Amino acid sequence: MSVQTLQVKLAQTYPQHISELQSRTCEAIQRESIEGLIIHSGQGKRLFLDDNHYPFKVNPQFKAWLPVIDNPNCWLIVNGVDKPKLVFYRPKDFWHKVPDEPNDFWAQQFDIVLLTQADAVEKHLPFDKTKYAYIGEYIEVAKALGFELVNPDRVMHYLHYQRAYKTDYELVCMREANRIAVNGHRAAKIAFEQGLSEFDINLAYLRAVRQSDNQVPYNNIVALNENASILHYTNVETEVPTQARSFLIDAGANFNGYAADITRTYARETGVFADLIGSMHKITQQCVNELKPGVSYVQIHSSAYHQVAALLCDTGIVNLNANDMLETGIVNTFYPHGIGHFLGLQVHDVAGHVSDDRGTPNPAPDAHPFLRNTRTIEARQVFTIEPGLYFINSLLADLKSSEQSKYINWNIVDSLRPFGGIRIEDNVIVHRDKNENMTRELNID
Ligand SMILES: [Mn+2]
Repeated sequence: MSVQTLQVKLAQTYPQHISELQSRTCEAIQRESIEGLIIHSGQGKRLFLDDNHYPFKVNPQFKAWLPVIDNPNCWLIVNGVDKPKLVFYRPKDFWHKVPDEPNDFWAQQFDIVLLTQADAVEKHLPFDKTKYAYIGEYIEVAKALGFELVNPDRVMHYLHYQRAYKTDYELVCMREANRIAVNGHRAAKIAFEQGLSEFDINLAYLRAVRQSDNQVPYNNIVALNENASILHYTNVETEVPTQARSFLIDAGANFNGYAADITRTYARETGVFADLIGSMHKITQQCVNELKPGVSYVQIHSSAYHQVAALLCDTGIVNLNANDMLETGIVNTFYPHGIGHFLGLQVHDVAGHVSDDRGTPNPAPDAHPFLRNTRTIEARQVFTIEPGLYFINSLLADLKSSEQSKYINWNIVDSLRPFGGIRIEDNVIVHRDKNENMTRELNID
């Protein structure tokens, strides 16, 4: 899609996005019996005993409305009926880059006032704060301004629950985030084949997505060899290993505040590990096919769990058939995380563990405590599907000292430890009549 086409699509779909947020706001404030929401973009956060700031991360409830993700001290005043008011921070400042006055596709949806001093926002806010809820991170700021209601549960539960249903505008953004991230994955694969270090592969990725470490939606996982067995490995070794056998990269991209979250694993040479990667691609795609409105996401996890068990049996890693293996819990050693999560404004998007818009808890089942989503799958939801298979020394040590050790072919396991592990993660939109695998539609293996 050309830049122009993208701009046209964003401009076309955005008004409906705003009207959807307006109606969600109406319902949320009615439930709380208030007149509106005051949504704070956030503020700069200083390092302890220092005059430098942490990278700014915007309030997700703010970027839900508009693609302004880098400007602290902004405020939205919304009541679901009147045109939303945006207090846009634009200081006189020769130390920092001052944002341009808004004139992008989104700007005409707001009544915009410019704020030159962060602490002068009061005059732009409604007089009677008791009828409004502050939505944001800075509770002391809210109290100082006179708000009594801060992130009230009823409002938050409702907004979080509804965020699972993406508008057309959001889907345009998420496809674009995937397109950008896939460019990065292509570059990273080439960098691995060239024999670069984790550090340099990460740079190749960032160069291709045109985003800095602070702009991508989460810390990239760029892992060679054994490091691929560390689920959230965020170190990047600068040295090239003597032999680069395997490469796992879990890296995303950001577009207008929406995240992509893609993982690929590669092997240097053909062999058992490379075959396992091929099998894990099939499991990912099979799970994607099973996503369907009306099905519980827990069922998708169970399916992945069964398929990994079958793979452990077929490859002779575990000398038990898949059904018997499930009784023993052995699969947890090799696949110790959930099948995926909601994706959107946050990489692990909210409201995966509730059963309704009042926030009734629906926790992960005891057998699968790390599963991040237990909701019934519905159209317009966006999920990751990311089964994994790892050789994690600490978990393998536990298994070895257990009664189940006798079922394990330790020779194969030991030969696979140097490769770390495998995860294959796609990003999928569930439509009423079909699934859209945003990642694979970009022709990445
Ligand atoms: Mn993920």
